Amino acid sequence: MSVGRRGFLGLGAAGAATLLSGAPADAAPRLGKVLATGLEVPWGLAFLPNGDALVSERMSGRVWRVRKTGGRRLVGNIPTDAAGEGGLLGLAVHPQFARGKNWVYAYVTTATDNRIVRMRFARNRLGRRRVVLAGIPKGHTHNGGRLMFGPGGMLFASTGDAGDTSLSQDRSSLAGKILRMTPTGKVPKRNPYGNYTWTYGHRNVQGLVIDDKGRFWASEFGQNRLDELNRIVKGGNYGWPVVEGRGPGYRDPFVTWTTAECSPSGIATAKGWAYVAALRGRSLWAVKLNGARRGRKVRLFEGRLGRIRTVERAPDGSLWITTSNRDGRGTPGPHDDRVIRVRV
Ligand SMILES: [Ca+2]
Repeated sequence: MSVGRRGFLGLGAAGAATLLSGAPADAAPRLGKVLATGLEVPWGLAFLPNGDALVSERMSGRVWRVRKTGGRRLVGNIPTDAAGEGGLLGLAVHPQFARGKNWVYAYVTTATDNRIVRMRFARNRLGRRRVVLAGIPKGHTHNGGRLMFGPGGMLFASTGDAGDTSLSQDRSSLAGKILRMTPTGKVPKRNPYGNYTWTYGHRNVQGLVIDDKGRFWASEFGQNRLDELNRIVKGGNYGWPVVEGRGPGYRDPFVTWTTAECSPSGIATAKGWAYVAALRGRSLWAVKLNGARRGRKVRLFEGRLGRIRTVERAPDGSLWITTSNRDGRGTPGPHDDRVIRVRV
């Protein structure tokens, strides 16, 4: 997810200059090539060093390699228990994949828990699964599921409250958290509470990204009032279940939406904007992260693609998005579900 991020600092600076010149950045993102069609509820998307991506299907457990020029091939199948919102969720590729660490990570719901596993990926096949972290509470809903490697080589995972709101404020529970671990699943030295917890007080986080300035952002589903985009600070308490949106004593969101206009899953950043995949909102939201009008929200592609689950920045600087119209809550079109490139 963050693979190749350092390579785009130059592009980020160019983007900032464009914004300062007054260019209508909200008009700039445009739909590009449809890279894959006929998928069934794609969820995780992680780039390989050559710019192709691995894409997971939540319910089937299949993993596809989607080529940067378009087209897909099956590379593996991860057994999963896909009841409710669970299943094969996030993917991540080890940041040193090209230097012998050819590991692919997956967040998967089993009959008993949510867990993070990793597999070698060679000759277009995923190898044997090894457990990185097991025992993340599972629920019919609120399973979290996003994975991301940070710039320091640590793995972050977002979890949900698994339907038990008492777990989010319990810093010793793996539920309702953003977790930080080593690539082999150990507790890193500088975690704030001596366990896997990086931040807590979350309801259901499905979007993680670190921007070109090194700031950590996460999206979060609200219950029935407000969805959130949060700036993530080590050790922070983000309020759930005491507050939804803003509230005294907790870290306030950077921006909020009503749950009808957003329901945010994946997020990515490019050129000073965050891009948020909206399920119920059937849009890609852009949120300005810098400058005088920071926090400004622009709604893109409203209703044109249906539900959008995931957005990730590719090594070439474009965004790849996935639709989620076959998940029982959408209206499938003839080409669903799809992976589509967005030019920014
Ligand atoms: Ca909150």
